[in-house]
This record gives sequence, C-alpha cells and structure tokens, in this order.
Amino acid sequence: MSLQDLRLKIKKKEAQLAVIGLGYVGLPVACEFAKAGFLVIGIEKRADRVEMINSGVSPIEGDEPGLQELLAEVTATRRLKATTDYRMLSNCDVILIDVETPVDGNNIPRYNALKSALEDLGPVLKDQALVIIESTISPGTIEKVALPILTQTSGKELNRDFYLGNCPERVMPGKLLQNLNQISRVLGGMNPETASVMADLYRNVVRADLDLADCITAELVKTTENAYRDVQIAFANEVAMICEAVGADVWRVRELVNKSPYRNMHLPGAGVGGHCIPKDPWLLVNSVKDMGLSLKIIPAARQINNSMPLHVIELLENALQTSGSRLSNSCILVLGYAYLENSDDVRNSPSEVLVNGLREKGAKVVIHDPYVREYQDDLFEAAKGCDAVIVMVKHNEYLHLDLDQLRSIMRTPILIDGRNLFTPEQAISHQFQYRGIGQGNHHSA
Ligand code: SAJ
Repeated sequence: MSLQDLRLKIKKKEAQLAVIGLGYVGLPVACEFAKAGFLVIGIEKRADRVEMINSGVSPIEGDEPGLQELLAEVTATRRLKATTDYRMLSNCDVILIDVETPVDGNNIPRYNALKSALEDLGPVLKDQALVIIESTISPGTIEKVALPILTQTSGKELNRDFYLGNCPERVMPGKLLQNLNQISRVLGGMNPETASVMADLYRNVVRADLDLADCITAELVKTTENAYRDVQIAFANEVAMICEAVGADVWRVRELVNKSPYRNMHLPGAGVGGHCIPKDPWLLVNSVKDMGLSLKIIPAARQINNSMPLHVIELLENALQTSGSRLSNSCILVLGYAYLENSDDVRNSPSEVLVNGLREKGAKVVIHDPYVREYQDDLFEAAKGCDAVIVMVKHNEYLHLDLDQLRSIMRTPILIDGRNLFTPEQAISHQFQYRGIGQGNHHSA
C-alpha cells in the first residue's frame, strides 16, 4: 500500500484509526472520529479508565457539553474501543498520539509519556501507517525525538514504510468538542503529501481551516500562540504594577488603551495557571536552548506571571499592616482554587502558590471554591473570624457576593482583589479596606 492507497482508505472511512492517550484531548478526538464513521481503537495506560470508557462513562472531570452522550453512543455502537494493549494497533492505518508533555523543574521537557508511547508503538507499527502527534511539543521534537524512536523500534524507513506528522491540539477544558470542530488546525507533514493526506483525515471532524505546513512550522505555531498569550498577560501585569506605583486604575487604563486601533491589552491578574500557558512558552524556549540564542521576553514573561500570586501576598501584608495586624497570626479566606473562572481544573493554579506562600508566613488559610470538591463548604461559614478575603478566581458564584454579610462575620474587613471582581468604590462603600491588582489608589474608607 502507498500513501495514495492510505488516502483512499481514509476517504472511504475504511482506515482503522487509533488514539494513544485518552485524556481530555485524546478521548474527545477518538469520539469525534468514531462519530465521523471510523473504527477507532483507544490506547489508555490506566486500566480503570479503559473500563470506564468501554462502559460508556467519561472519566473527564468538569462539564464537557456533549462528550458523555457522544462517548456512550460510540461505545454502544462499538465504533470506539479502549484497551491497554498496544498489540491492538498492529492493524491500524492512522495513529494519533495525545499524551502529556510536561516540563520538569528546570522547564525542560522530558517526554517520558511520549517516548514510551512511541517505543511501544514502533514494534507493532503497520506498514504504510501514518503517525500524527497532536500533543504540544517543542519545535524540533518530531525530527529529533519521534522520528529516531519510530525508525529504530519499527525498523521502518520514513516516507517509504511509514509517514509522520504533527497536528497540535487546540482545545480548552469546558469546550473540548466545540473547539475540536470549530478551531482551525495546522497540519505539519514530514513531506507535503503527508500533510495533504492529513487534511483528508481531519476534514472529517474539523469545520475550520486546515493549514498545510511542515512539522517544524506546526510545532512552532502551537508553542508560539501560547507564548504570545503569556507575554500579552505579562505585559498587562507589568502595566498593573506601574498603575499601582503611580496611583492609577489599570482597568480604566486598559479600557482606554484598547480603544486605540490594533490594541488588545489582556487582563492583569493574580497569576497564570492551567495545562498550556505556563508550559508551552518553555517548550518554545527549549527549541533553541543549545544554540546560543539568548531569549529575553518569553522567559521574562514567565517570571512576571509567576510572581503575581506573591504580589497578592504583598498587597495583603500592606493592608494588614495598615490595620495593625500581622500575617503570622491572621486567618485568610481564599476565594477560588481552580486556575480559571467557572472551571474545576486546578492544574498549575496560582492559588496553590498563594496558599503555600501564606502558610509559609504563618497565616491560617481557609479555601473556598464552588467547583473544586474539597473546597465547596459554605463560604460565609469559612469567612467567620477571618482577617482578610482574597479573590483569586472570578467564578460566577462570586459576582454578587454580599459584602455586608461578609464584613459582618469577619474579624478584620480586608478585601484583596486579584481578578478585578469589585471596584474599589464597591468595597470601600461596604467598609472594607481594599487592595487590588493594578489599583493604585482607593485603599480604604
Ligand atoms: N489569564 C490572565 N489574563 C488574561 C487571560 C488569562 O491572567 O488576559 C490567566 C487565567 O486566569 C488562567 C491562565 O491565564 O489562569 C490561562 O487562561 P487561558 O484563558 O489562556 O485558558 P487556558 O489555559 O485553557 O488556555 C487555552 C489555550 N488553548 C490551547 O492551548 C489550545 C490558549 O491558547 C487559548 O487562548 C485559551 O485556551 C482560550 O482562551 O481559548
């Protein structure tokens, strides 16, 4: 069979698909291709998740519109079958890889999961199969990591016996299926024909642009788009620090800046969390780490964004000092532990950095988050006797918080606003002492 034969099998939906890694990316991907009419084998290392998936129950936490129903349908019709057994891949024509690609404490990707998946796939790789890595990877990883492992473990030759591409995922928790269908994708192929065949495949699930490219371009686009966001957020945070220093309101400044054409100043805040933004800039930086290129903006943006939870602590200490209190014997209520509003996802949450910092300084910390199971106790019960409340996440549940009720049960009415939930005027009119990211004036009544 040739690549053209594979293209034909894909067009007739006779190609047998596989997805390695049935997490928050791989599972929706497997379901969507099964829904499109392909037979899909899902490889998942955790047997408990395999069992859940095959019984039609999604292991993905959080609200994912349509996913549970779709999974139930495609497993009931046996279009999707999950397994831990790589031998099931020996008859697969297209294998998508959606495993995690974290960076270590030195911001270096180790690719343990990716290397393991490739090493297990190689020996069972079918002749003329197409392997597509969807995970976010450092530019150069296809060439320097994936290709050598597949070649060595399969004994096959690229573009003769198998084909290789990179199609970075672009999904966000809470909108997995919607993103998959509606956001354009970059199709990087190790040769142009491979990219073209990838387009025939993705056309079955993506109703947006499918942009053909080579692999290094695809790897660069994904890591760059998230580094871009991180830098934009860091810029907003740096302007917020300026506004605090000179006594201005960053939110008013941002509103008026963004009235200028071609401006889009992002939201300053208490930090940057999640599974993508804190990691992907380092994947981009890592692509040139041994080339003597001295990068400045991207690492500096990471440093600024990582410092924001610590800046929230500085705002708190300043407010406590004004009240004659000390952090070491205070009780602090933290509102929001997820990394994003209206989400239960706590990965790389800025609140974790904040809470650890407060406890290291001797404060007693109480956490509330309506979406995170262990923190769903009554907010006002949690606030009893507290010396300050810190807003870390702008959950909808906090938008109409009764400040009078809150003040009546707190020991010291201090409000530290990490997400511009309240205006200083609102807080002060309810007799709170207020500090906010980027709020350089309006401290207290
Ligand atoms: N944040 C700010 N200021 C902003 C925007 C976000 O402080 O102006 C913070 C958030 O509070 C959060 C973190 O940054 O802690 C990340 O927020 P996010 O909106 O970027 O959400 P993510 O992490 O789910 O980002 C994903 C990314 N999508 C992919 O990687 C495919 C990102 O590229 C998207 O821009 C984002 O979703 C989105 O908004 O769709």
